[in-house]
Formats: sequence, structure tokens, C-alpha cells
Amino acid sequence: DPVLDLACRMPKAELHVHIEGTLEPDLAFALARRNGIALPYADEAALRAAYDFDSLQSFLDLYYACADVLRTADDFRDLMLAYLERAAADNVVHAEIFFDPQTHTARGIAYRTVLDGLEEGLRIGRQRWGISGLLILCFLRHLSEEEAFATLAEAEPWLDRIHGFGLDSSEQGHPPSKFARVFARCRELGKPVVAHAGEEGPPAYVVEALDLLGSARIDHGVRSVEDPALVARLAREAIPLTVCPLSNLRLCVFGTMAEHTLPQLLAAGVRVTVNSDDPAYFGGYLNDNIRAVQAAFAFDAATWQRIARNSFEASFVDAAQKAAWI
Ligand code: ES4
Ligand code: ZN
Repeated sequence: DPVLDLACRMPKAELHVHIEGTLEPDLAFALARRNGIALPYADEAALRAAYDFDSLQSFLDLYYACADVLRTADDFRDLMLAYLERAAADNVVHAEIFFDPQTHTARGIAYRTVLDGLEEGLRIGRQRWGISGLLILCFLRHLSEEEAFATLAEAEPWLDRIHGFGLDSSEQGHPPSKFARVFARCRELGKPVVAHAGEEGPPAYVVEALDLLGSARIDHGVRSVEDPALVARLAREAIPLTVCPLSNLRLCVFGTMAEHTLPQLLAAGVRVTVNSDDPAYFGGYLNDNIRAVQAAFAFDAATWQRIARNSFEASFVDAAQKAAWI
């Protein structure tokens, strides 16, 4: 398929990837050995066999368990390098990368250790593959507002190293409204904010993310199609959605790719981007997502060009850099 080849070769930005979700089984076992700790799985095959999710929560349980092998700044650097190498191979030239400090500080890993390691990885990746990266600090929404404020306080001494803030983890029962005051403070600090919404949660959570958090993009947002007025608003206000097709399939948001709402959103004029989310867990990196979408929908070249252009337009880099890419 020449269109697929073109889509895979096109320069792109990836705007929705969790660095902890790029931890491949081979690296997880290597880090476990290096740190003298045991994973609750006998080997890589046993771990892979556990990648059989029926919901977001069933995935998150495993994702947080595996993150326990990340202990030192070198671990976070190696994790970042492994992701950037894969991303660069898919012609990703820029990535905006989520990290979850609370997953690590709760285990006694210092915020500084996480940040130093990830940043060293970004620096080496830029030299080696010419790929640029920004960090987005995500708050875990299953934890309290108070814990989010404590995390923000820990991050404040090194705020210049954080490009924006996000909201992730278990969506159901944890509406964006829970973090309205935290996000108001993040915006006061002059940073863009984003939020996962409308993945498993209802379209009303997308509306809350926009109105109560000031979210500049919506991560997932695929359930927005259940509210036509919301879809019209997303299109009118040019609010980007960072859609993750393989993630949605593996977490049973949709039964098959043919049922995915990405084509409806595109047709309505919403600024959709395609992203990998947690590529180690969901069956692949950015071009794997593009292959899966193309197998289901056979888009034309112009559609893939639009999606790639959306990824740059929706990024948080400055206008001059965007113009250079577009
Ligand atoms: C996530 Cl797919 C997804 N949804 C919400 N939070 C997450 N954290 C990592 N992956
Ligand atoms: Zn995500």
C-alpha cells in the first residue's frame, strides 16, 4: 500500500505517549536484574501473556507493577532512550512525553531522580537521532487533590524543565472537576495543560476538561461522538484530540478497529492526531498504530497528510518551529 508507506515515512509529532508505558519486557527484566529485584513474572513470555486487558484498570494494575523496576536516574535515561530510538525509526521528529511522578515518589524514588534521568535521555536522543522532546507532568486522578498539590510543590523548584501538565490514570469516578484548583494553579504558572477524557469516561468529562481545567488538547476524547454538540465545538474551537487507536482496541474501548470513532471525528473536522499511548503494552509504536488504522479504514494520502500536519499544529512548540515542520 503506497499510501501506508507514505504515512509511515512522513515526519510526525507524537503527542500522547507515557514514558512508563514504553517499558518493554526485555528492558523490564534487564532493569530488575540490574537493581536486584524480582518481577512477579517468571520471564518475558509470562509477562507478555499478562497483556490481556479487559479495561483501563486491568492495564493500569500491571503498568504500575512493572514501573517498580525503575529505580535510578540511569534506568529512566535508558527507558527514554529506548523509546526515542523506536520513535525516530517511525519518523517521529518531536515527542511530548507524559511521566507520572507519583508512581515513583510513592515508592521512595525522588522526583529529581526521575527528572534527571528522563532529561539525560532527551539530551542524548536529540544528539543521536535529531529528535526533540518535551516533558508533560501527569497527575494521577485516582489520587487526591491534596496529593496532586503536593506533587506540584515538589516540581516547582525545577519548573523550567516541565513543559506542561496532564491528568491520567483511572477515569471513571474521577472527573476533571476533582482537579480544577490544581489545574488553575498550573495555568497560573504559565504552562499549557491537557487531560485524558472521553476514553472510558463520558463526553461530559471532555466538557469538564475544557471548561473547568482549560485543557488545550484532549487525550483520547473518542467518546465525544456520543454528544454531537461537543463534536461541533471541538471542530469549531480547533481543539486537538490525541487519539490512540491500538490502546483503545487493547483496553476494549472499541471491540474492533472498524468501530473506532476516528473517521467520524475526522469527517466532522476535529483536529485528530494518532499516537501510541503505552506502546510496550498495546501492540506497537506510532507506525504500528498507523498500520492498524489503515488496515481498517484505507485512508487516502491527503488524510494522512492532514493527521501529520495536525500533530505539528497541536504541539506545544513555538510558531517558528511549527512553521519549519509544516
Ligand atoms: C493510560 Cl491508556 C491510559 N489512560 C489513562 N491513564 C493512563 N496512564 C497510562 N496509560
Ligand atoms: Zn494515555
